[in-house]
Amino acid sequence: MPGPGFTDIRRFTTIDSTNRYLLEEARRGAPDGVVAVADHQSAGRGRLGRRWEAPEGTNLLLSVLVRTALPAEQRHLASAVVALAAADAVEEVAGLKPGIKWPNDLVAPDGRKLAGALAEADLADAGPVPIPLSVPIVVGIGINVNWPRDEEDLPQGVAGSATSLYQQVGHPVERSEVLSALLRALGPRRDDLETPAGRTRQAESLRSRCTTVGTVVRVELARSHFEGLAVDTTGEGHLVVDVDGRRRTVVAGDVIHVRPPGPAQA
Ligand code: BT5
Repeated sequence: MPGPGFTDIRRFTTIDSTNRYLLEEARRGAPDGVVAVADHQSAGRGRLGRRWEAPEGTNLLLSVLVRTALPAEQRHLASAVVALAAADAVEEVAGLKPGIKWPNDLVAPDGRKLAGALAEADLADAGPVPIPLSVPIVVGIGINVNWPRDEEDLPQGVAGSATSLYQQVGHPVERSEVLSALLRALGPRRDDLETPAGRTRQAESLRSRCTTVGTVVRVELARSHFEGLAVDTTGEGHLVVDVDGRRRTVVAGDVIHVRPPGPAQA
């Protein structure tokens, strides 16, 4: 079933988190395709309790509700299509070709982080059946449009690893243009989640944008870590890492960090 398009756009001057808001709306029965956009988040969420920073009115902060019957092992594709649509939008509006650092970061050609996506599935809402008919997934993305402007803007821990469209292209970029382009690009990508052929197409798209493949990575999981050469992404969007000649598939939801090898950092 194709999505309805993204016409129900709820705008907030300030909110704690657009992801939190849409998860709650999903619990109240909000339909597929609702979008929440905020000028400012007081408690923007990163993955695993981390924070997402953006001063008021600078960046694009949005979440999309996707109701889909994706098999559990393919749910990562729901966040992948949002990251891919964001990459399309950045390319269209700013003329910059970002890569995707697996699982969900948009990175500039210099490797610094331009955007991060966070998918949260409300499985409690999915009912008691083992393979739910339709699971609400909220995919949030924060795109650094006009912040940071320079390194002094960045809090400790983010300095050196984050960038913005402003920094990359050397002038301010209109957030509303990035939003419109993203939602336009997302329509067909989101519809692709509904068919096996479409999912294959999106997984291929992720593979071709993924700048992690071909690099040596340190994969940090909850209780272990290992290093190896990222060699591929799977049809489900997971990362395949060659560890001393043995291939390990890394599932997006299990990962704490994928980073270049070296000592663990905070
Ligand atoms: C992410 O987490 O990259 C997912 C970020 C998702 C944010 C969106 S905004 C709209 C929606 N509503 C929400 O509440 N969240 C979503 P993660 O991979 O865990 O990265 C978080 C880490 O990136 C932090 O611990 C910082 O080190 C760093 N960071 C924080 N803000 C950043 C920024 N603006 N740009 C680059 N890095 C940042």
